[in-house]
Amino acid sequence: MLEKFERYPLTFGPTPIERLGRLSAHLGGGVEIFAKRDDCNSGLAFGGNKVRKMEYIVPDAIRAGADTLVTIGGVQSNHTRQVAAIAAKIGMKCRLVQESWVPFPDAVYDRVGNILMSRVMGAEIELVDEGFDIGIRESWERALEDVKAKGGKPYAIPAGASVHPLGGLGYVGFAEEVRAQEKELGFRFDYIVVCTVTGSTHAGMLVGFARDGRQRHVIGIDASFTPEQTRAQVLAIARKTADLIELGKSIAEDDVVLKEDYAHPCYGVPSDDTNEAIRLVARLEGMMTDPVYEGKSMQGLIDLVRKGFFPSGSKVLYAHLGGVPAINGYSYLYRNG
Ligand code: 5PA
Repeated sequence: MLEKFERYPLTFGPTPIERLGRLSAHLGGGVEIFAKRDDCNSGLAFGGNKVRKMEYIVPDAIRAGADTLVTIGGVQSNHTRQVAAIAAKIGMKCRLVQESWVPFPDAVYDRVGNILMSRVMGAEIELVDEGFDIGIRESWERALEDVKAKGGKPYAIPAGASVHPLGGLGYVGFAEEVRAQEKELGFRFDYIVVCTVTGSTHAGMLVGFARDGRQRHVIGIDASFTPEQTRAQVLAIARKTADLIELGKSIAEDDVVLKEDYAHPCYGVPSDDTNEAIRLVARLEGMMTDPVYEGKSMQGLIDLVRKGFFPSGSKVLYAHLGGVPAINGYSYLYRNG
């Protein structure tokens, strides 16, 4: 489905699928859980889902003759860290707007983890005191103007690379990759669980799995706590991406399955249930998840298994999208494990 699009390789190749046997057994053994390890997809500053998306965006930035990648996120954004790494790798400058999306008081929040790495990789960082919003931000538009005013050639990458016209392609590729791996494994996954915030990861998967009719088996777990905006953004990106790749099928509103029960108390702040999920999977599988994204989708997965949402015998693929560096910003919370 992606042959006509240029791809700039930034990942190691197809990511491994790992069976989470001890977690599956702990949850009763009726459902078999696997993880697709997109958290281990690249050597670029710990990788993650944005690297997969950016493989289809970088050729456009190069074609445009840009010299500076400009993007936006929260203080502990994984996306901005991955864009900083990619800019370094392709020899461009990087300008990051980092807003106060998360009301979290840890003393080292703006010093460690993602933002630390972005600073070391040479990104120019502007901290802006604005709250969470997945839409287009004035601060980001100002940064683009500023780069231009200083004689640079900016390339605009919106939050999470999501509403970029090519932002959905990377996770169409994920679905293609899973299909090829299913052939080798000798079975098909019944459900795919994914964390959803700015929407292009979910949207890309939805389009990719629509090819074999599995779009409603992509279960998005909202971590934005603004689920209506996220749901609308997933649908819009999925429709644009379906047109772009000439899917030949239309995407219906009901194709976006988004579970809204796990994002509380707000974006970026884990609940007790999130922390229980993070500790459980860490202690059973040695697999780390973070308090902003993957801890919440893991919480959702565990709850859905416990509630019997997945029929007995189902094979469920948890998309691990990265994000662990942010846990350093929550050092006080986990001071006793
Ligand atoms: C992010 C996003 P989407 O934004 O494509 O819906 O992906 C959600 C997601 N898991 C899931 C991890 C580890 C993520 O980092 N991160 C954003 C960031 O700024 O880091 C875009 C919000």
